[in-house]
Amino acid sequence: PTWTCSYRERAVLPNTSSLAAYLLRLIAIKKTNLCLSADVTTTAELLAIAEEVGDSICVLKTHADIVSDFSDRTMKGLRDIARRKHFLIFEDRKFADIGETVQKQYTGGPLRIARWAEITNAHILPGPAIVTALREAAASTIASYNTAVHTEITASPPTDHDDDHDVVPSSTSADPLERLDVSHAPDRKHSVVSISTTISTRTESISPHPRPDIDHDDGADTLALLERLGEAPYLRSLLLLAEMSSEGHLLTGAYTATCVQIARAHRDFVMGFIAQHALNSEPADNFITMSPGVQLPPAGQKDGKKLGDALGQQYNSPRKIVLEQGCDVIIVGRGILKAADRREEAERYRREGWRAYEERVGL
Ligand code: 6AU
Repeated sequence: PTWTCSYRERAVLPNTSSLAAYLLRLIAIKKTNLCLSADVTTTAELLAIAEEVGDSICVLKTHADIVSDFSDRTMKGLRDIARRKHFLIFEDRKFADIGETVQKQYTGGPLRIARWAEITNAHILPGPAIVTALREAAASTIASYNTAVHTEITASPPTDHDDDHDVVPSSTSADPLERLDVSHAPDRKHSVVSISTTISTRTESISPHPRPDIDHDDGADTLALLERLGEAPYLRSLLLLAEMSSEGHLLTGAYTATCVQIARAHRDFVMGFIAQHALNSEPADNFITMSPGVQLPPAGQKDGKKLGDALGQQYNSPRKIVLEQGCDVIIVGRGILKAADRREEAERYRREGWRAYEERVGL
């Protein structure tokens, strides 16, 4: 049903979460369905590549556990670039444990994923409680964020222009959880009386209702539209691994079907799938499919020849994944990372992915 819908149309369908609506609008405005898989091993390389290709992507995917010097600086650096260049961050953690354990892995440890990554992913091998556990942990992270923002606002001295109360002071956008760690400030936390409308504006402003200012092409340029779209809402979402790209993977048939059922039962938190083809089959389905294992055939080589690496990875072209398999976001790692000019290569993938999408929806 969503096969021929534009990203803009899908942003306002029922059953679309606020974060999914934001991402679909972001994709439509930046004209990119490209996710960079930033599989690099140092903070310096990670921030450099984010800066280099940030304008060409809608999502930046990380493997924080391969970054040897991952620290607060990495998280803050990434958030800062994401805000400036307008993309979402997806930590490819592939959770696969019991609920109690994944909650700790998601919010704690050295990585504290829930703080800085809007999107993460999980296998459904342990059963559906993995989704409810992660959703609960996400909700408490959002709640602490709201408390931190609120405390900061109520603690800040009154200003002369108190009338613009629907705008969060710009100083709060640099992650209030970092500057005001509520877990270490119980007194201030308890002094909070209520969550103000300011915060709900910040966390829920991107709702899946039509926004005439950005949902119609009124000729405004990308920058103007991005300004109207605003910052990503402070929300969290999950992708379920429904299929893999690697040779001989076991995520097939009944397993994939169960994954879709679990997603349908948790539409408020599950934004979509990691899969090799679109899995929306019921009228109510509006899941976003992100697909890894994407590479352009080397110049001069025809599309269709089997590509891969020596360790089981299998590649398809953006055209096959988007036009023929109906996927929404192409995930590209080495195809871009190994290029001499990564910025130009990312643009080439963006153009290919976008052309395939336009052809699919008949634009
Ligand atoms: O383009 P590549 O082959 O350099 O990188 C592909 C990226 C890697 C994998 O960990 C990841 O995509 N990936 C995933 C994800 C995103 O969950 C699933 C899968 O089936 N295959 C796959 O390659 O970072």
